[in-house]
Amino acid sequence: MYNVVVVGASGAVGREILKVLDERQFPVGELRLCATSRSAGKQMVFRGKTITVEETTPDSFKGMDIALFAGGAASKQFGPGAVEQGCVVIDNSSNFRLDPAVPLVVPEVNPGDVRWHKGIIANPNCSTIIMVLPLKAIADAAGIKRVVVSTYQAVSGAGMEAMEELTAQTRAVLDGGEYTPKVFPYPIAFNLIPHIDVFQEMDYTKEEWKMVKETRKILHNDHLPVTATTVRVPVYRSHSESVNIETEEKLSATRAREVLAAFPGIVVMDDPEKKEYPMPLFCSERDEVFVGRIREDNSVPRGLNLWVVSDQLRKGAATNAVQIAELVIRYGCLLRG
Ligand code: 11C
Repeated sequence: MYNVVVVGASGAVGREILKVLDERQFPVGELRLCATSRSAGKQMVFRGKTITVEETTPDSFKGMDIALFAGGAASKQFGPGAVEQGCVVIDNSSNFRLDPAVPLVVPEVNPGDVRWHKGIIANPNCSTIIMVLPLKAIADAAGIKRVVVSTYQAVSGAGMEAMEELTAQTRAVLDGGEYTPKVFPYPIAFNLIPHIDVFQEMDYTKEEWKMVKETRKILHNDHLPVTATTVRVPVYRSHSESVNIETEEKLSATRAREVLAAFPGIVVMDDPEKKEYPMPLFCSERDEVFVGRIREDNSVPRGLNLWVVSDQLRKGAATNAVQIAELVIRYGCLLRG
């Protein structure tokens, strides 16, 4: 059994981590739940036991084997200290993802990178995780020359307050009332916002750069041409992505369907005659990445179009993090004996 601390336990990702630990029968010994002082004192239930959320302090990691950080700034403040106390940190924030000394892992894609961790292992951005499973399947079969992706991202990617904002704003619009946006820069109800996270170089957003840089690191392909446009949509849960891939070798749509279906963690849902394709409403609360609308792109010599949907709170965050913890145990690379 392993002692586990979840930091950010009461947020959207933290809650999902608890569910996933339970569902996957993770061998949890002691479980400590931590968060900011604002959430300290809340009570949460795990495997029938009520646990009070504590404020995160450097002492929160004493005697713990694995720390799962749900996101935000906490891992910067407490992560290195946790490692010094012998605790492996699995971090869902962007704080360490591009650090060359920190592995960035999607277990179906680059599990071996877990082995060289020095205490911190980064969990990629949700939109990146969802895309790299099908990319790896296609890369293994035919090589990849270029990727163009547009995302349709659910509001839960921005946390629970964002979900509440969509609900309250939708009600207000339908009732003819007013609602001033707090989380998003513009109304999200009955709208799309082509702006996720802050604007950075070349007028791309940080979310778009994450998809470029994290994908290269996970696929071990530093120069892979990737370009992204990331868009917030009024959907509660599950991100969707339109992914255009130029391959090195010709891959027919039929063969692409086969290699995608054979890849771990992917479910192909692709039967146009039966109107079968993945949609966020029907892919939520699931751990798989769903791929449909698989078509050859004849505008280039060797191209494919995919439509990819996955629950970003599960595979895009909590499930991926718990899978990494499982690998740490399987590979015997905990910090304490
Ligand atoms: C969103 N992808 O949907 C973001 C949330 O780097 O882990 C995840 C931010 C991150 O808003």
